[in-house]
Amino acid sequence: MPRAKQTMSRRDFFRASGLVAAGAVGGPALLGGLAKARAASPAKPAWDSRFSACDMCFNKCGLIARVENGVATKLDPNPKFLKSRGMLCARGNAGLAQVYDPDRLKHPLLRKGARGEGKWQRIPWDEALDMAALKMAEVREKYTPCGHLFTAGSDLQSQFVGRFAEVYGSFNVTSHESLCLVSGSRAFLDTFGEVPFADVLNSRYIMMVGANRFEALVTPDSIDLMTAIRENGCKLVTLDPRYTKTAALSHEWYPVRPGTDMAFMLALAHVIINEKLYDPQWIADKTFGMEQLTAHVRRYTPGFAAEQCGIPAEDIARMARELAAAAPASMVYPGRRTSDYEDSTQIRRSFAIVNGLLGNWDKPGGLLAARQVGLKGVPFDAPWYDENREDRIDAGKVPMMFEHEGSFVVTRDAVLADDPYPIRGWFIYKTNPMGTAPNRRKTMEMMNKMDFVTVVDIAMSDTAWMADLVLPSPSYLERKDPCSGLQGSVACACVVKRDPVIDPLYESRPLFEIMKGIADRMELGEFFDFTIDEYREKQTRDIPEALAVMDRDGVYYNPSKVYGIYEGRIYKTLSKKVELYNQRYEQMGLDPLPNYTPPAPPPDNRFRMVIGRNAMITQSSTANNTLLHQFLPTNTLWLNTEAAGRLGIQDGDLVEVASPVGSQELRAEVTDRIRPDTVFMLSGYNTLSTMQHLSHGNGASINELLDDDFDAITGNASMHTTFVSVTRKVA
Ligand SMILES: Nc1nc2c(c(=O)[nH]1)N[C@H]1C(S)=C(S)[C@@H](COP(=O)(O)OP(=O)(O)OC[C@H]3O[C@@H](n4cnc5c(=O)[nH]c(N)nc54)[C@H](O)[C@@H]3O)O[C@H]1N2
Ligand SMILES: Nc1nc2c(c(=O)[nH]1)N[C@H]1C(S)=C(S)[C@@H](COP(=O)(O)OP(=O)(O)OC[C@H]3O[C@@H](n4cnc5c(=O)[nH]c(N)nc54)[C@H](O)[C@@H]3O)O[C@H]1N2
Ligand code: SF4
Ligand SMILES: [Mo]
Repeated sequence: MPRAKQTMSRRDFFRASGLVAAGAVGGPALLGGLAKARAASPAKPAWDSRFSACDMCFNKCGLIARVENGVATKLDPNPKFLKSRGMLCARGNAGLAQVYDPDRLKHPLLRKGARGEGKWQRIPWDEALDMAALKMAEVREKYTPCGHLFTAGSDLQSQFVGRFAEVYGSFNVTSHESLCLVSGSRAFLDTFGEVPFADVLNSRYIMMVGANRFEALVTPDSIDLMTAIRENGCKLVTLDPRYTKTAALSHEWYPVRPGTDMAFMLALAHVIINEKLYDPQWIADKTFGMEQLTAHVRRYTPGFAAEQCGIPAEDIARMARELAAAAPASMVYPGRRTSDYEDSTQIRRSFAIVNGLLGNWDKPGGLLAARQVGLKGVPFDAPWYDENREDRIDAGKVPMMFEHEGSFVVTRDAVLADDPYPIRGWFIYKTNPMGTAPNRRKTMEMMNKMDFVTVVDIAMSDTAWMADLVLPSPSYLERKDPCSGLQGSVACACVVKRDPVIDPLYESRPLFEIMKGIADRMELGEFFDFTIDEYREKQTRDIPEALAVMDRDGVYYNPSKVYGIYEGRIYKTLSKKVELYNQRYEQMGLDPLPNYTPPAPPPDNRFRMVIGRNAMITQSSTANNTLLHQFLPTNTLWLNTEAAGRLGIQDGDLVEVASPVGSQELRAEVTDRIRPDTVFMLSGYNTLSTMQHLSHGNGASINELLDDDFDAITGNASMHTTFVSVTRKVA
């Protein structure tokens, strides 16, 4: 069925996208407007073209919106936006179905019934802002400024949540990042002194481990990877317990035993060192700890790794030689999401160490340093509160969190235990922890612990569903955002901004105005006494031409050197070199070199559950998108054919999946595309919120099932540590 929909007629598009419905519910008179616009002048286009940047995921691909009579009718890629190589993916194209989703939040809503009961009262904005300010003041009065938590997802305006928290006086700010990539960032930062970009386009050999670039789209890597393997003769090897699209397009795929990648990496290092396949000059001049690493990897032979990860020893040795032969234009791809295991930082350190041995830093086809685009921060002096806590609530609970992100799961446990102090207020912007943090019930308990929760979203997400006050946001096509610098390999470090393409729908208000409104009411107005235009001017004070260039092209590039920027420069590590052996870890009592611990095998009749992406959805936020929903109407449990046979389960059977923290029902998808000991399902389904009618009661919530272990070094959630049972339900 999904196939047939891929060639959608324009008429189907409108029907599917809910645009028709948008007209019907009192939104813009879309169809009439379209007809009039077209009848007006057949000769010249009856539409305006306006630049924006996609917001259907964090990549922010440059786009050109077609606007007819005040209605956005089509989104096209901006060919000048090099970072996405002039591409807009399926989700980017389906953005209109989000903007004109009839289920969108339309006005401020105040909870009436019990939390999560779904009873709401529409209130005017003034009342909503008065209430938010009053409740925040009450929490601060009773529990000190740190008694309030602020959480913001990925967005150009999220910085205003951080700014507000700071002037309000709370250190407790979390983001989606500790559910995503902080352990990987930590590992590369602690090896190279900064988090690299991968020069996929020019690479000759890419080892893709625990990443899925042809479905989990990251620009420009996803597009460049295709060019690299199809046109540039690059070899791609993938290790993934699932046969993903990336696996399908790889030269070699290994269904690695989950949690054993470190053994594989240390064996690669073993072969490279043993056979002296590295550049001795690079090792001597630029790296620290080769001696210790040499001793360390002696025991990690390919034979040892083969027993652990299930990849034949001779293949491991061959791949090490191939990687080294292609060096420095070869890499272990750093990956992105690293919310996997309790030793995720150390696992990714082993990735970074192999890259260190390949000597690929700052070289074509290797790992590149971030380039400055010239955008500046907008500093301010926050007030000081004597009556306050000393630190974040999660401080000291893991040794190396990122100061500005903290750890969501560690914070949540601390809030539940009032350890070391109570938090009773929560402000949440554009992130949906009820749908994306593991162990949904715990997030619900955390909500229940709060005196007052305010959520700013575009939709009635499950997080909004559990809130006290819900404030509607304009979509990315309706708002004016600050500038943002985007990095990415090879000639694409750039700056983007967003200007409204259409007028704000309904009563939505941008976060900036909400923060300003609350700040005014709390006598903090001076910290928000500027306009977005003034803010942009400050951001671009070193590149004054940027704003005009963005008006002309939709994007601004500040050309700078791509390779060799570390020539004559020192690395930002303790030894000022690439740290194969990490000195700071040693000082802190952490393993300075990654020590492999075999993952626990699934207990009898249980499976390891892993998470992952699909090109048609973005985490929890596209599950109500009518266009995308046609490709993936529901989620299924990927279950290996042999395992299913053992359990008497057939393709399409309803099954119950139970974990230590929850249980869900959904249909089984019996397949050879996953290992027999592993199961998988997509996220974003079975919302509690009835105001997302496509996802409510549809499929299963994986976040209800996932246990909430975390990485021991950063507090990044580890989402591949849950074992589940699968039982056939009699339908
Ligand atoms: N279409 C789309 N694109 C996206 C996103 C999206 O939601 N949709 N999200 C964006 C975001 S926020 C991120 S962080 C990135 C994520 O990008 P990636 O990190 O590349 O993608 P994931 O699908 O999360 O995951 C990794 C893969 O690891 C596999 N895996 C599980 N356990 C193991 C293991 O032990 N070893 C190995 N080798 N593999 C394992 C999973 O099966 C999965 O295929 O994608 C970004 N791009
Ligand atoms: N099971 C499972 N859990 C995961 C992942 C997974 O793959 N599977 N991935 C993890 C990763 S890598 C990440 S990055 C996190 C991401 O987790 P989140 O940050 O929660 O990301 P989304 O699920 O995209 O949710 C974004 C929220 O923003 C809202 N939104 C969208 N557009 C707008 C807007 O313009 N304005 C406002 N105010 N709100 C808007 C959406 O309605 C949605 O509620 O999830 C993590 N958790
Ligand atoms: S990758 Fe797709 S969804 Fe993400 S910003 Fe680009 S076009 Fe939008
Ligand atoms: Mo992510």
